[in-house]
Amino acid sequence: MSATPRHPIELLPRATLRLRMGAHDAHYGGNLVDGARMLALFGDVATELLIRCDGDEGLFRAYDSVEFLAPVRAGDYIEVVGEIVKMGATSRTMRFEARKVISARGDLGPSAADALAEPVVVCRASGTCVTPKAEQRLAARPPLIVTAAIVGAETTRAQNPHLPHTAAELGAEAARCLAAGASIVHLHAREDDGRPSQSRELFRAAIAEIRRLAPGLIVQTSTGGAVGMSIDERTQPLTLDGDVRPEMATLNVGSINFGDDVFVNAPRDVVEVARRIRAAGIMAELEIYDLGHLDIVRALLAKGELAPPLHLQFVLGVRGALAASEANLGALVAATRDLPASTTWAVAGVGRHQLALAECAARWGGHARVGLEDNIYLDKGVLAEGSAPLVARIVAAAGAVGRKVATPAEARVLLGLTVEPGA
Ligand code: KMH
Ligand code: ZN
Repeated sequence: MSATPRHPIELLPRATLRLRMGAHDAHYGGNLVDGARMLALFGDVATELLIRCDGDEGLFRAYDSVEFLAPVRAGDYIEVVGEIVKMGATSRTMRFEARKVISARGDLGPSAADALAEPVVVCRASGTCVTPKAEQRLAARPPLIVTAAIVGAETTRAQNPHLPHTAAELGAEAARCLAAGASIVHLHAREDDGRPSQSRELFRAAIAEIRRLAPGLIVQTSTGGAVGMSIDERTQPLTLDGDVRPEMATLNVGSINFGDDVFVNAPRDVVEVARRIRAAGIMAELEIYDLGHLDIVRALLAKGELAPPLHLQFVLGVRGALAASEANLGALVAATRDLPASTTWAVAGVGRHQLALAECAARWGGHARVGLEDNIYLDKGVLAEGSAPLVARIVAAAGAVGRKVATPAEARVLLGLTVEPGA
């Protein structure tokens, strides 16, 4: 594992080129540009991806598919995007798309052109590049930290009968998730009848069971609780000490509409919760539900209410906040550019996009949260039999894109968590 992680933005294996096809690019009648020109652009995008990934230009080995879908003419503007979709020890499988964004309109006049409302895909391809081991100069992507959000405050047993409630059930489910590859459990508590509670005693009992049945697993307690709870109620788990002290706790940095409710995190309360987390010697995980929440993080950093290393959790798909899409995740990661280089990020997709976004994080060098708190299905219409099968699914998907999964000990190093309780 690398001791000096790369800045999160550098882990995004995507690249974009945009350029105008000139008269010199026209090769055939009617000012038509030849298809080989698109392949040359894909080659340049592939080279940028390899430089970002490995610090080396690498070599293009083979295309496995190329489709020419629409004509390109001199005067057109072409945007080319590429992404690494799979990583082997030396091979990097890539997907490319060339889109026309401006179309020359020679039919209307020699200099007429249209900016297209919708880009037209002109060429699509996928292929494999290689960077020999000896030329790979950059640190390998870090192992994937999988957080299991095993219960939450909103999911009910009526929705999924496998939801754990009691300390014994939470401990057993945490153990299954650890065995499946999780290194963090994100914890809420429930009364025996399933009502959400932030009771210190319920958390004490649950954490004691987790430490007994899933030794080493990082316990992250929620300070979000359920909508409508007071700050004092929400922060009770932070006062646990000794063998049941949590190592991490969430810090919700901003208010959002939350389904039909409002999840209130007033500025002065956010500062108060941040102070309580710090005073307890616990590491905060910053819950980011919207792009503007990163500005709140910047302000808290500037005021000294937060200090690096920061760990961000992008929670996407809450009805009322930022939707669960790859584009939104990309925008959030790109917006971390000015945060400290030690910053790490994870994504928690709410609802049916959970696994797709987790896979995206695996490809992009981030980390992922899965579990019944945010999503009750393993596949469309198939209930997950607890959170462990969801953990197993993302662990397998991560393996397919060349990401190992972090053990709890490795996760502690990656996050900058120094002391394991009881160690
Ligand atoms: N239950 C949500 C209102 C957290 O754990 O910090 C808040 C939540 C976030 O689950
Ligand atoms: Zn939660």
